[in-house]
Amino acid sequence: MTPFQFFNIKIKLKLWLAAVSIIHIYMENNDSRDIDYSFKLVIIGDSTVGKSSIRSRFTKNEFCQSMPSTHGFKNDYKIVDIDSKVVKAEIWDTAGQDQYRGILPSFYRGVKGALVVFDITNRESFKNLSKWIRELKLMGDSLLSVLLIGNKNDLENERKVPQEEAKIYAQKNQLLYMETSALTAENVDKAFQDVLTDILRSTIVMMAGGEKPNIGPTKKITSSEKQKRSKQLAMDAPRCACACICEIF
Ligand SMILES: Nc1nc2c(ncn2[C@@H]2O[C@H](COP(=O)(O)OP(=O)(O)OP(=O)(O)O)[C@@H](O)[C@H]2O)c(=O)[nH]1
Ligand SMILES: [Mg+2]
Repeated sequence: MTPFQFFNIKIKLKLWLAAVSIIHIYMENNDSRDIDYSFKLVIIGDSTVGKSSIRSRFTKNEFCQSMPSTHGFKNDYKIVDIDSKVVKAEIWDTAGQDQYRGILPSFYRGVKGALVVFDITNRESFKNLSKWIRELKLMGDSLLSVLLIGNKNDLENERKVPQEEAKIYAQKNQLLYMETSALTAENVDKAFQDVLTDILRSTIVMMAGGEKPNIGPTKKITSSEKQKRSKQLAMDAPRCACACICEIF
């Protein structure tokens, strides 16, 4: 084989691979099936715990070592099959930094489920969970499916939050607990699948006129509790100029 023929085959192979990737991306982004249900999910937690990484692992099966910090919020979606229904998961991922807290109303509007994330190698992010759960109760719908996530479990050697402690915290707050790694993809699909299944089943029960069962990752928040907490939120949520701009657009 001449060098010319060899390079020719290499170029053809590259072109073929590029074409296959383009078709794959096109098919993934153009799922034209009829959607039975569409649910909004939020991912919340401190900055750098891996919220955006979890989102992009789930929606695009990608991981970026140097993921830029989120400004305001980002949304994405993925269509999945659950209980023979076609479900569109709209995933909203916000910045963990305090300066963006002014976007809260639009971020939480119509939310049906949440992943509350901390980093198992960062104790501070675990300590701050109560702040995120409080915010979720204040701003979210009265019935939410919530899952507590300890992310970065590929970094076992650097663990600062024992699994048992996280499980006890979850139990106290009536949440299910799961550990994930956006890097290795461990449990990422399962986390979304569990929350979406809980939302779907509850929605079907409620549409049939039943009460939403307060089980699984479901968290029930009564309206009097919400009103009480709304007053508190009005007092402690700082608004900043850039956050307001995000809300306008
Ligand atoms: N080893 C490891 N690194 C991770 C994992 N998830 C995220 N990271 C890294 O942690 C850093 C922060 O991840 P992000 O996804 O940007 O975190 P975030 O919570 O969205 O941060 P903000 O947008 O600032 O709120 C990035 O460098 C990621 O590559 C994981 O599961 N394992
Ligand atoms: Mg982010």
